[in-house]
Amino acid sequence: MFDAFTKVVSQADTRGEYLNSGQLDALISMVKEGNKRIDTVNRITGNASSIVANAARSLFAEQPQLIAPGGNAYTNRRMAACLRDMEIILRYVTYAMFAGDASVLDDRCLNGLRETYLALGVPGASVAAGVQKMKEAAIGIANDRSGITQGDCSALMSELASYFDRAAAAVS
Ligand code: PEB
Repeated sequence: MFDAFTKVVSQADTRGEYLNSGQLDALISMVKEGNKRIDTVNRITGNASSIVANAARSLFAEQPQLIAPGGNAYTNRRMAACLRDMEIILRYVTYAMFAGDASVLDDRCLNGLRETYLALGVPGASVAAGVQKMKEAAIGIANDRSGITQGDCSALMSELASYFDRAAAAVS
């Protein structure tokens, strides 16, 4: 598991080189922009249950076969497993966002997930659709500019989007 700093150190060490100025500049700007990153993580974390619940509701409205008899979220046990999976994925996205690096998401959540869903008969494309809905909601909440100091969050928001896209791509 890496964060943005240890990733750069590891890459430099593999080449036996000092950190170069481009790498240092990127990390300096990450530190300077750090409060926005923490705010993003805090907002998503604080709204996690509504992000999950709303995304799931919207997914089941669009794909009602999932909750019909025989569907992959039919019965409370499967519904609970589904909501739990969405919550797990969102949690790892917040870790990746905090670390500024996708490796925690890749190694501890997405690695082998496609195969798990295949084995369980859970439709990966539907999980991916649920993840995309969480993405829209999370960005809406993290990028809400009302009542705060205005700044540029576009890079952070596209980074955030990339972690959700990564999760969706890993299962679909
Ligand atoms: C991944 N999900 C399920 C299982 C596992 C995961 C390992 C099997 C064990 C169990 O049931 O608990 N676990 C999960 C995860 C990590 C992990 C992400 C990462 C660290 O450890 N059903 C739907 C939707 C979708 C869904 C499309 C969006 O209709 C999910 C939610 N996951 C779902 C369901 C099951 C499951 C298990 C329904 C239960 C399948 C079954 O037992 O039939």
